[in-house]
Amino acid sequence: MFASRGFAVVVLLLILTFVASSLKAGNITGKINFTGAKPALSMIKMNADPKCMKMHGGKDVPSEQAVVNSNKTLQYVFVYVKKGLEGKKFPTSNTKLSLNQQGCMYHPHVFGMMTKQPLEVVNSDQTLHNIHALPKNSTQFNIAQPIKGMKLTKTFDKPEVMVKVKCEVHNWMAAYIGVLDHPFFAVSDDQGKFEIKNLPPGEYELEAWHEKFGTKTMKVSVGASDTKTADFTY
Ligand SMILES: [Cu+2]
Repeated sequence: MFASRGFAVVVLLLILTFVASSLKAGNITGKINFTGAKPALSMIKMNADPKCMKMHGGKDVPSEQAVVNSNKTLQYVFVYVKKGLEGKKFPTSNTKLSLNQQGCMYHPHVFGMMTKQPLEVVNSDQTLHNIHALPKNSTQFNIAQPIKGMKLTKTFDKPEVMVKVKCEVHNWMAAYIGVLDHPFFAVSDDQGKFEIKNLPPGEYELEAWHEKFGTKTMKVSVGASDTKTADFTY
């Protein structure tokens, strides 16, 4: 009886602490500008697997390695808090993320997740895919999914920016995963925008990562209920 009452008090305190801390949180929004010459669009030829080609009506498929949006911004830039959260602990999200093999491409191409958060890898194609994840800090996996509808769930134990994933059957297939022990990350969209929400007040270093154009860092100071802008330029 006393034990359960004590437990209830602890839970209540935890909830109050959570509510209080979430009231004191800031957001960072930004845009990834691209000032260089727009690279020629590289096209993927899927000749190696006629089933993949057929899924695209026999046409070549635009690569997602360097996507410059029409408003001169970059898509698929992973932005995250690199420094400033040392010593803080954040609960792992239980939300299952999905990495879909569809049309012989990975969807999404770039994304973030937390350490130990479940990732479901799905084969939506009527062809063989063999996913090979290549983390340096966590355990690799290398698994064939020959049948449409096959699923498997994996996690990464340790933070790593970025974990590359490739397909051992289709050499054009690649995805990149930013694995972090906190939830403060985002990927720029088809307008080059990103948003990192509910950051505790503090001094941070952000890093932007792009698979072709490399990394950029920026210092940002976030106060309680601030919304700060952090635009990067490549
Ligand atoms: Cu494949």
